[in-house]
Amino acid sequence: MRVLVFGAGAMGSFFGGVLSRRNRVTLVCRKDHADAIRRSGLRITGKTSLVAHPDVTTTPAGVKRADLVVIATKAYDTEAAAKSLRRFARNATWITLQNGLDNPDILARVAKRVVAGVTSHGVTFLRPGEIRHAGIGETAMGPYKGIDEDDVIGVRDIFEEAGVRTRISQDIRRDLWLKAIVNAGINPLAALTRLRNGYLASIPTLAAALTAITAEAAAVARAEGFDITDRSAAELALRVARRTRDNRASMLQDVERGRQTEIEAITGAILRGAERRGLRAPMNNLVYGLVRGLERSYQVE
Ligand code: KPL
Repeated sequence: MRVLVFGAGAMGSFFGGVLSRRNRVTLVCRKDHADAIRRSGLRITGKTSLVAHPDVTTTPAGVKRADLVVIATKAYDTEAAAKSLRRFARNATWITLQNGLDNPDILARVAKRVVAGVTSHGVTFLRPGEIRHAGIGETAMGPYKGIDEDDVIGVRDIFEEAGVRTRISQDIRRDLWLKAIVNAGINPLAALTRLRNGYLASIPTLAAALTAITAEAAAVARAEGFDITDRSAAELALRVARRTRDNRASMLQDVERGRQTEIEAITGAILRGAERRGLRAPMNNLVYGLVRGLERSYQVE
């Protein structure tokens, strides 16, 4: 299999690294990361220990062929990613494992075959060329466009052979909502407190905030037609926080590096759903505003 991973930050490098055990993988990533990987390989430490040697490039322009394209950019870059990957729209299967609710639809406007996926592995970008697999999570995928069950089983097998436990989702849209709810709980609280995920479950006031945020988000999901109780949403978020206890959530990593966060694709999407359905979501509204403020704080002097 020729696998192209587009936007290889922490998560994309993790999947690209493990997939390169059995496949010919090309990572499209930032120059400093590409240079470091070319020099000494991609080092994965923590729950997975591996030095991988995928091909690396900063642009997909020179990549001749891809059978599977893994879109791993931040959610706010999905639109641009789809445009620059147009060349692979007919012949390759595209899969998204990104945070946020809208990525599969954005990709489906361009690609012929799309698999939608979710993952709750915790991965930290340590430095160019090095990432830490900080927490083992679940990965699930399901057909989204132009794909039947057998094709998805084929993609699942590629991930399984690379050592990533992966389940076929019976309802990928519901799983996307569940993951967005988990992210809406964990990511802003981690970014605002600068704590690793585990503390969000072990400090009672933060666990209570997590529970309240996920309950609001679950109410929106129910209004959109997905059977997700407040309790199952909170329990899942707490479970993911515990299982990835040593990870710094991706939104915290973004804030620490002074980068734009995925607040719009996660909490923003939930707030837009609440507005559509005439629901109030004050806790989500609050953390949305605070994370927006944090982003502003490193843009202004
Ligand atoms: O998806 C994640 C993220 O950090 O974006 C979780 C599952 C919360 C792991 O940290």
